[in-house]
Amino acid sequence: MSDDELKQMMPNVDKKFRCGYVAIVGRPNVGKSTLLNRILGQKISITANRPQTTRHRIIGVKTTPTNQVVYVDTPGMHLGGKRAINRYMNRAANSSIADVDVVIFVVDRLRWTEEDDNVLQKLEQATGPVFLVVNKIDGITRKESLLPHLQDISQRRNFSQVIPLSAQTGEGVDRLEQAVDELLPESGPFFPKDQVTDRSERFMAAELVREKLVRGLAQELPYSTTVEIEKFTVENDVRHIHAVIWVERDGQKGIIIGKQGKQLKRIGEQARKDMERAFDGKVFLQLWVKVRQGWADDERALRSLGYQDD
Ligand SMILES: Nc1nc2c(ncn2[C@@H]2O[C@H](COP(=O)(O)OP(=O)(O)OP(=O)(O)O)[C@@H](O)[C@H]2O)c(=O)[nH]1
Ligand SMILES: [Mg+2]
Repeated sequence: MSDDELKQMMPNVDKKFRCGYVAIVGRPNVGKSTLLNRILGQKISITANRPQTTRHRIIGVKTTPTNQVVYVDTPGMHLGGKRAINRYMNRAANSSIADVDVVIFVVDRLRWTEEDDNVLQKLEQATGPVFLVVNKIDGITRKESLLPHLQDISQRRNFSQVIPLSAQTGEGVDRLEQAVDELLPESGPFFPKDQVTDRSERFMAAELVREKLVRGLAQELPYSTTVEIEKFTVENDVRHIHAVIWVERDGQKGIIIGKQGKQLKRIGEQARKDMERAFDGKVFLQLWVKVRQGWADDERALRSLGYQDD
């Protein structure tokens, strides 16, 4: 029997398993975390219609019979923020660009900004291929209207792929995954096939509380908050979680708690429901609001609150 006949009988015979790292980068609020969740088919990374929602690097692992892709969601690279937390976030994003097999640079189809230019500049450090993903194409009725814009932005660098898609509806995401697959090196898997993230339930619990704060609080307040899990125990399949919401100033505490504690109660209920979905079990959640003066601009406070470079 010839090699070709053999291949036809066993199409996978010469396809070895492939595995690699893919960083998802871009300025804040372009839809990086939404894209990660869409690819994985579950909520790993929190999202909100606000810049600077993601603060940490978060890994999402997708394993199929033929490959494993380790996606790295990153904080939005931003300009202007001068505090220690801004430096931490930008560091986490910048350091994700080198030593990955593919970089996905996400932009918003509607707007190219100075912060996109800043990301482009950081991409000089990329050692592997860079894909340009133009997100949020849902809602365009005339797809041709996108073309001039795509042509314009794809000239800004030598991208190995330019892929318009919608992280929200999933349109075009298959094409992205296909293009990623083609660039993965042959390798055995880095993670067990049923592992989806490198983050603990403790971390996810804190993030889900923070998501409700980011979505629910007005103006600058979300940027003054962080969440620390003080207790996380499991008794008879029920998770008991105590979380502290840290704020920077006394006056912020009352605003978060709200009239007769209503706002804090609502935040707690929303977060608990999401946790029960994520952990697939019952959760008792208790929240406290405490003040730690200027924690967001204090390197030591940041480290003790979980903002550590890895
Ligand atoms: N219409 C539309 N909205 C989207 C799409 N993808 C994301 N969004 C919305 O854009 C907003 C920001 O999404 P995120 O995924 O949090 O953005 P991000 O890039 O991770 O933001 P940072 O973590 O702050 O850097 C949210 O309100 C999303 O629902 C999309 O394909 N279409
Ligand atoms: Mg994000």
